[in-house]
Amino acid sequence: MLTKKLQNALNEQINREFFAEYLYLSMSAYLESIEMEGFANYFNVQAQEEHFHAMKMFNFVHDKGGRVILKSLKEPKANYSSVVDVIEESLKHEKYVTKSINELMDTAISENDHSVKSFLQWYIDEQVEEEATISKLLAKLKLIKGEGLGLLTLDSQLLERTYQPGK
Ligand code: OFO
Repeated sequence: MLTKKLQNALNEQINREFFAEYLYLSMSAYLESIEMEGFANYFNVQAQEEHFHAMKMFNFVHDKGGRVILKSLKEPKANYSSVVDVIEESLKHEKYVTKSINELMDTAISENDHSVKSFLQWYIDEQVEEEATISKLLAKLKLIKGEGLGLLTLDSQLLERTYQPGK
């Protein structure tokens, strides 16, 4: 069984993962609107990953005999000033999620729940990868100054990204 405190904290995190899905879909929609199909695809795949993160936690809470309570999702930002702006915002969001996962791990430690600690380790590792991927993308974008032929080339490369189940 989960303690009430841990169950609430996991439910909050489920909401954050679903919000991340929603936010990345909103970024994808903006990118489609400025004809950046590859970047739009990148965030579409990212949204699918966030859906998986939310559902993995949703199922875990049930496996632990807990109760999932879904909360409302805030409205994601719809408009951005450029591709660079989107990538910067997504990196900022990933850093926020990393912080919240770390706090959730702190709660699992203070509640002395070893199964939750073990479960959360996957998310801790995943966040390292997500921050690294988006940071590299931002670095490349800055190299090409976020425009011109470099931007179009990067956009067509990102069109190849596909969702890998279990990520
Ligand atoms: Fe769920 O990993 Fe990004 O936010």
